[in-house]
Amino acid sequence: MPPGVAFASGHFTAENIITKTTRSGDLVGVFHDEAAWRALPAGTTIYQVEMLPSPDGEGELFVGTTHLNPGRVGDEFYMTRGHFHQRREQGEVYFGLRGSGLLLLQSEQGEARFEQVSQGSVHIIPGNTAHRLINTGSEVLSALAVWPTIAGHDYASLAQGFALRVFLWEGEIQARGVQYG
Ligand code: PAN
Ligand code: ZN
Repeated sequence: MPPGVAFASGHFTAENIITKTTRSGDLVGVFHDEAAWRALPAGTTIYQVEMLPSPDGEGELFVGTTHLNPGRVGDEFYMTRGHFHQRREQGEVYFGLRGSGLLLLQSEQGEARFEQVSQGSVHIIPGNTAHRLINTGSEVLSALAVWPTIAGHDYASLAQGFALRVFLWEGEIQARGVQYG
């Protein structure tokens, strides 16, 4: 049997799945409201990534599903850390499996935009584009991703964060520009 995905849960049906958990305490400096972030138990799971085993090397692909929990740090929705690829020209495809949220995309020039993620949505992330998932819904947001094994992750270039943040404000989902300086 080849590996599969259970659509209802977004989980892989395969052996040898590798799972990585990212907890609140791992996301230093990621959320806007530092006091609210400190108030969360450091062991709170924000997201998990399940990966199928892949060979490494030029031309090979990783397949992984991110399960991003619903929740907020202060008024800001839970999100992934977000990254550029180390090999900047390498793109990626995301596919929405369950839940609802946003894919935040940002160019190297700092221009940011969103795509709506929902069950069945397909997102082609071009090269040279940073990406982050944001869960604006009330259930787990799961999205499957396929990317070249040679792409690598560059988190450091976004240490200052993305140009847009997403909050629940007076009962509405609101994106706000961020001033750095
Ligand atoms: C995804 C991400 C995953 C977790 O598999 O790695 O959603 O996000 P962070 O890596 O930003 O913590 C992907 O985009 N891989 O390239
Ligand atoms: Zn990526």
